Amino acid sequence: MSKITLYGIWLSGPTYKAGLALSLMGQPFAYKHVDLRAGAHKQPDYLAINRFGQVPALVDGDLKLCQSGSILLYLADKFGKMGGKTAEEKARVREWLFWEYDRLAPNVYRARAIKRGFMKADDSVYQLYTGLANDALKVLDGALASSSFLVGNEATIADVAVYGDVAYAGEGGIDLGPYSNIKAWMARVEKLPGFKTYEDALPKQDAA
Ligand SMILES: N[C@@H](CCC(=O)N[C@@H](CS)C(=O)NCC(=O)O)C(=O)O
Repeated sequence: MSKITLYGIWLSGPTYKAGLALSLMGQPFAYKHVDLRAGAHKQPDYLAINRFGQVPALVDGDLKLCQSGSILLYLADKFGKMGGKTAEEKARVREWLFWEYDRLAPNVYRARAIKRGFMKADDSVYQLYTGLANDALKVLDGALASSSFLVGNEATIADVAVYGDVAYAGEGGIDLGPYSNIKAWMARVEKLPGFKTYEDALPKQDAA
């Protein structure tokens, strides 16, 4: 059986989510660095893998898959891990995945991109993103007040996806200080076997 190959760039939050899920599931993977600065993600060979011209992408045999949420769901299904135990838990996992890419990820990632100089924007635009990110963080903090993980009693890909947003809040200048439940949950995620930070989860170059 050929190894799964993850395409991405180590600075990318969505790529981190896929790499972190593979690591938490104990699955080795090959890695292809996609040089966004050089425009590699818009070249025909990469567009044949990800028609949206973005990272990440995952190749498993003949299957070429993109969108981090879809990749997480595929991995959970393929390996029978972290997908939720019952039909309701699986549906709740999907709820979190759709919510986080609506309310949390874009606002945290764009605030980070502005702070790190990947994206240029006026201060009012930055304030808009951080305000919306804080709105989402309040909701998340409330949800974590009474449960150890987002769905059920164990970590799922919902935790992976949401962790892969919140992990970049600091770089985006968003203070997690007021969110004690989020901070306690992050510490729990960081103790899971196979956990890696975004600096460690993904190679900086191609890896077999
Ligand atoms: N919703 C997508 C977002 C992917 C995304 O925004 N990737 C960024 C890097 S973090 C990218 O490829 N940007 C280049 C572009 O969109 O042209 C996912 O979850 O996979």
